[in-house]
Amino acid sequence: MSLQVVFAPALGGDMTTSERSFARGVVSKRLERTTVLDRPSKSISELNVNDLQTVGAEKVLERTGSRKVLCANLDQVVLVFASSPPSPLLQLDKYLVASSACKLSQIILFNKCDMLEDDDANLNAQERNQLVSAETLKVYQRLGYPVIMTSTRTGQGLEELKSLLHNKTSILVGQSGVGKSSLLNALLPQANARVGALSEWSGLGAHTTSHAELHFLPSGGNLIDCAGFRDFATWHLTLEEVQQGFREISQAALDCKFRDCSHISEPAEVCGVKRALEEGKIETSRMMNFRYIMNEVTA
Ligand SMILES: Nc1nc2c(ncn2[C@@H]2O[C@H](COP(=O)(O)OP(=O)(O)O)[C@@H](O)[C@H]2O)c(=O)[nH]1
Ligand SMILES: [Mg+2]
Ligand SMILES: [Zn+2]
Repeated sequence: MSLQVVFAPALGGDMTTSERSFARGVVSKRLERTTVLDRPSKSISELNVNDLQTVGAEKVLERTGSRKVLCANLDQVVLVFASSPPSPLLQLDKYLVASSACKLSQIILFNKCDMLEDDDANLNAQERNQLVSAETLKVYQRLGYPVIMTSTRTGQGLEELKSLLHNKTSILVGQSGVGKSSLLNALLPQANARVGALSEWSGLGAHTTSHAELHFLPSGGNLIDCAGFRDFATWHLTLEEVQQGFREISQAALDCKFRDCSHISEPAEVCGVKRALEEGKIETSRMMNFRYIMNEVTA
């Protein structure tokens, strides 16, 4: 017999086998986790960045051990964004890299679609290109990510969300105030998750959800609301993991002449990524964010 037990601190549940099918059983074995959503137990700001040598050693240590497991046996992450509070595309790209390194598939969700027009009017051209919006998300749709537009006010997109969550274990990830608890309540009214008043998140960074909760979906599947996972770390990843997180860049890198091509100092004649960028096959914002995250990893 196999059942799911939640061992602290890995939410999502560890699958175990028990000796007998009694209501009270004995855990005899913890089965291998299919996926693990983890992050370094320290943040980069806690490392002594004055001493690069130390950081190098610390990074190796962090990669090999000292990881904090947040959730086990997840299938997918739902990356939640909204026009308010706004998010830079860099945050989305970091989420995509970090979740792909954990072998999770991703759904990109843009909530509060009922207030799109109001918010868009307040942006200048530069902000429009650098923030997650209905417009900029088209790039991600073209890359093959499922992108859904929702509103917990009008119900837009909720059926589509339900079908994507069906029979999967998913986690809602996104900064405070984008509507994660509202989405959970819209799917599962009995969850009764606390929804923050606007004043609770704007400016002060207060959190209304301070812990993670796992909910069973009536149609099959589990949904986790986890406020503590807003800060996806990427600095501890390997260069390969970062590159794999940018699917079009890793595709283009197949045409680089050298396997360890940095796509920075190499000329376009030998760098497939540079050629793809010139040909418009890689968006400028994606390339900028790729370089930014790579820089963090190699610093
Ligand atoms: N206009 C609009 N407001 C929303 C929507 N979803 C959530 N909100 C509001 O956004 C604020 C934050 O919502 P909450 O669910 O607590 O966000 P969380 O911090 O991500 O869990 C609350 O005031 C909600 O009423 C939506 O679809 N449209
Ligand atoms: Mg919440
Ligand atoms: Zn290259």
